[in-house]
Formats: sequence, structure tokens, C-alpha cells
Amino acid sequence: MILHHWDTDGIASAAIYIKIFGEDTLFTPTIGNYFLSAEDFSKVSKSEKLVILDMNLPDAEKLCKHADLYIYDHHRASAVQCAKEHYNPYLKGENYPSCTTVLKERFYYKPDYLVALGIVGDTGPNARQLKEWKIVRKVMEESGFDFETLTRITYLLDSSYKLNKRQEVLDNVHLLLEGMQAVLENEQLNRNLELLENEINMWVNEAEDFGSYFFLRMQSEHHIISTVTRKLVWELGKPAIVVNEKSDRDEFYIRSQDTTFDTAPLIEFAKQKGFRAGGKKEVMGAVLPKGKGLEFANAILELLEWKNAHFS
Ligand SMILES: [Mn+2]
Repeated sequence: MILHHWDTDGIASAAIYIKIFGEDTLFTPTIGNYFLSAEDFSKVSKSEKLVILDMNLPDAEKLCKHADLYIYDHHRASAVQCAKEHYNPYLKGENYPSCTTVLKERFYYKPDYLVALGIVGDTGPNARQLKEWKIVRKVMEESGFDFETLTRITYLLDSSYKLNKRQEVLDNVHLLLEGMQAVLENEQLNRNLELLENEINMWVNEAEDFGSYFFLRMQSEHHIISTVTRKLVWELGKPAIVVNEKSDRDEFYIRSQDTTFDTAPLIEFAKQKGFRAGGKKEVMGAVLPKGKGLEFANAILELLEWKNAHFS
């Protein structure tokens, strides 16, 4: 079984793995959960061999009792000792832009559109600054698609998880294996995107400018907090803090383009408070109990010493 992240990098990683090793059962956790629910755990633990792509699951150790575990990832993680293989350059202190570049290195996979889309999906316009940009550039030259079109493909693939369509996420792996044109022409994904773009733009427009950063308090049942935060940072060029108040939980997101910014102490802080939190150097997401979002945002602001502002 292949367990993969629900985003473009996770979908492209699963596609690469299938291309190398052949067909396998696909699984993605309940969307929004960066861990396995009891139900997910029981489904996953029935397989003999489990390959985890582009996810750092906190309960990975527990899976070793049930399955041979192989992990390929690029998120912040600590070594899972019981795994047959845990290949994550982060364990050696190296940041890789995508899981697809991890698979490329580990299996000597020839860089193609799958590797490129993983990079574009996870890094967006920052891809141009990476040493891996040459992979993306080559795909652009050979396909005739410009960067905007590659970005659109990642948005189309990501539209499924954002609208909470779990089966569609899995279906997208084989759709992507048909090629980039097949994704661009897929009617369902295009309908998804139109719906999402309207909602995301609405929230981005409601963000409050606090001078050195943006703050947004939003209410959406869709998985769009990370997109909204990225859009604020990438299009308006300032760090952003976003709180999303859902029916059953609050979500928190912070992102900055400042190269000196590191979320490590923030993640530590959130975990000490008993919340699920994770991310990369420039971004942190946390899931909070319902009604705790604003309080947490204020605590983070104090920790960062950005300004004396108080969200209310
Ligand atoms: Mn990734």
C-alpha cells in the first residue's frame, strides 16, 4: 500500500513510485489530519508493506508492528528507527523542496514532469530561486507549458483535497500518470477550481494589514487556510497569520518569506501546549480546539515580538 499526502507533491510522488515499482493500493489519510485516525490506522495496518510518501506521521513507529515500513519524505521529522527505510534528507539537516526530488535522488529517477510538479506544488514562485529550478525549466521547454500553466496544474490537482474529495485525490494519481494535458482538460477539476478561486479571493481580500504582516480571521469548512496564507505572502509580500474557525476546530497558519524566519520554536511552543502542529522552516500549521484560535495567535505574536498588536 502507498500512503501519500493529499497535495500535488504527494500525488506526484505516488505517481513516481507506481512508475518505478508498479501498481499498488493507494491511500490518503482523512484530509486535514496529519496523523492517522483509529479508522485510518486499522485500514493501513492491514497491509504487509506500507510506503509513506510526503508525510511525517507521528504514529509511524506503531505501524512497524503490522507492516514493513518505508518512508520517503522531506518534512521536519525525527528518525523512525523501526522502519525498513526512512529516507528523508531533513534527518541530515538538508531541506529538499519536494518529496518528488527525494524520490528522484533515492531511486535515480530521471527528472520529468512529475518531479517538476512536486517542486512547483510545494514551493510556488520560490521554485525559480532553487537549484532544482533547472528541472522545472527543462520540463517547461520540452512541454511548451509556461510556469503559469504548471502552477494551474498544481491548483487543479490540489482542488480535490481543498474541497474534501478524498476519492478524487486518489483518482488524481492515475489522471496525472496520463500526462499534464489530461489534468488541464479534466472538467471536474476545472469546476472545482472555479468554485475555490472565488472563495479564496474573498478571504484574501478580508485580511487586515498590520504594517509588517497580515492577519486574517476566516470561517470556512474547506481546506484552504494554507492556500489563503500562501496567497497573502506570495502576492502581497508580507508574513501572514491566519486563523480559520471551523465547525469542529480552529486552524492556525503562519508563513513568512523572510529567510531568517524559522518556525521551529513556534512548533515546539504549540506542541508543549498539547496541540498538533507541524510544517517547514518558513511555515507552520496547527490544529486547535474550537474557540482557541485567537488566543493562540496572540501567544504566537508575543513569542515573535513582531509588534504589540492584539487580535480580537
Ligand atoms: Mn511535499
